[in-house]
Amino acid sequence: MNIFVTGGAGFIGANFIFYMLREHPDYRIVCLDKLTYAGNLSTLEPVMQNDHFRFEKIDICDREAVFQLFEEEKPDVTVNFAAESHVDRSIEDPEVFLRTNILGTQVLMDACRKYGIKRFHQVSTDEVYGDLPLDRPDLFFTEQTPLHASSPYSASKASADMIVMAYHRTYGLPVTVSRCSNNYGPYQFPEKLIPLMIANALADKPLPVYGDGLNVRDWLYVEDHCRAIDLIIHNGQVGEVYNVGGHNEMSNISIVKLICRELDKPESLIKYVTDRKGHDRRYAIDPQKIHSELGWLPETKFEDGIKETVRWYLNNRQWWETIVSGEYRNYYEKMYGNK
Ligand code: NAD
Ligand code: TDX
Repeated sequence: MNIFVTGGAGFIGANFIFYMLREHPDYRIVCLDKLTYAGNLSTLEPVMQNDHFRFEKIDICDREAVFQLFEEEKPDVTVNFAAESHVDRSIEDPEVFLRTNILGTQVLMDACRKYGIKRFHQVSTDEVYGDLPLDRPDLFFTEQTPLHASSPYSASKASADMIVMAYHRTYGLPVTVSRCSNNYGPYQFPEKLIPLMIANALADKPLPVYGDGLNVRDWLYVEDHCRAIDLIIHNGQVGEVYNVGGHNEMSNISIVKLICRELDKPESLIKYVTDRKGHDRRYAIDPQKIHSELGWLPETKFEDGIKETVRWYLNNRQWWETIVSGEYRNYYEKMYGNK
């Protein structure tokens, strides 16, 4: 089996590559990644010499380059992780989100149509459903929940999902879509909540909590997400959407306080700052379908996963310190300087 993994130099894609090479050592994995600010080739260092792995620096919007690689490799499966993924950046500058997340997905599917594919899997997000109110803990996102995206990021992902389903209905492309909740774990770029708070706490810098800190996210350890995708590409039904989440809802402020405790840092570092524009209040996934159809359940408890994650950031300082001391510093100043 030859699997194309787009966006594999990013957080979840890289974890997926490690997972697949470990679980399916006979598979060939080809990673296509543009290496944007969020892509880090050093993450893939441990597999670069693996005979079953190939890396190509390619923009998924570059039709010619994508088609050429499909021509050469004739993949059986394509798993599309490549995306602009940070909500705050999409609020500052939506254009690249529309280009990569929508048009890039279309280019990949056109290549799949031309060269034939057993499965095109779109890695999507629970954010396409919009948000849920805090005072209705009985409500969850199911696969039937209407799309109701809030940010340019989530709207671009929702658009891509609709185009993926349209390619299935119109051209018979064998697609699946997964919509996962917030991931955490090793190699997450330090602009996202958990690694940002770990990095700032270790430097005794303020911990910027948006609004009242009571927004809720449903956290899932990245490896559980990888296993869900592995199950879907092998056993999931073509034309279906699968929600992936762990029933692990937590408010942002409780996560930040937990990180303070894990690192033995004072809560006085916490600083409430201006809220994110259009900030979604609560995400919560109903994972019943993937559980009953594919037997998937999350395996990592949050208490264990967060400890493991904090330990990883402590043991891999060079990985993220290189990022926070580089070009990312300008972004941080721009986004948080006046908050
Ligand atoms: P990330 O930002 O860490 O990584 C994205 C990767 O895509 C980077 O390596 C980047 O270089 C690459 N990329 C960006 N534009 C590209 C282009 N035009 N061509 C080729 N490569 C390009 O993102 P992530 O957190 O690993 O998310 C991966 C996918 O999972 C995304 O599609 C995201 O929407 C989805 N998702 C993420 C989460 C989460 O909590 N992080 C949850 C649900 C779904
Ligand atoms: O400095 C911060 N302070 C803060 O309070 C940051 C960066 C975030 N937050 C809040 C905003 C959110 O309520 O923490 C929560 C999590 O924020 P992010 O880490 O930016 O994630 P989120 O916006 O929930 O989106 C993530 O999950 C779904 C991923 O970035 C998306 O790619 C994925 O689709």
